[in-house]
Amino acid sequence: MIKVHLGDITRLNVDVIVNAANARLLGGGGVDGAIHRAAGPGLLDACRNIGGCPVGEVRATSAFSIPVKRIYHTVGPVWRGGRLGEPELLSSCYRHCLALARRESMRSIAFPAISCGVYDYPPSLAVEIAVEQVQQHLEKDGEPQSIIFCCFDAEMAELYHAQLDAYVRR
Ligand code: AR6
Repeated sequence: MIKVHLGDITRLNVDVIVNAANARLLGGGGVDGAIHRAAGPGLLDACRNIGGCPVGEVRATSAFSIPVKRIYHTVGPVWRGGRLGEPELLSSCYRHCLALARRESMRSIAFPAISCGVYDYPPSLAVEIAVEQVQQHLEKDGEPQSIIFCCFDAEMAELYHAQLDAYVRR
């Protein structure tokens, strides 16, 4: 089941929330800042101990003061025009998060619009990739069974709805 939610990812009742982090994993603005603020200082210590994460990969921590089981920190690509592997790297973020959720027996996972803020990925292209990766994962796997695209504004939510409709009509 795929859902689109409009609101703050730190407020969701799910097993896993995904953070759109940077490669140093030391916090930042946007959704990363919101997650660190909500989780409390223990999260920064946990991230420091991990020591970083390459673009396109994922690292997991516990969630501290956020009432979910896990936080998956993934690092999306910075958009530089689209010919420097950005689509593959963004796809890889979704694939790695979904595969880890399955390995950890997580039943529900919420994604923000990875790379669509500070990293400047064109939202319509990013949403296409997000929906495709999630649908492909569900078709072959079925777990985690509940996947939420968490959007911070209504335009982004509209893009997800349109892309999900388009995918179903393929
Ligand atoms: N809940 C859900 N979505 C959110 C929230 C929230 N609380 N806050 C922002 N968004 P961004 P990126 C949306 O910039 O582009 C950080 O500084 C936001 O509207 O958070 O991957 C990191 O440390 C946008 O649609 O992530 C990195 O340095 C989406 O989340 C860098 O930004 C992603 O925007 C990563 O940039």
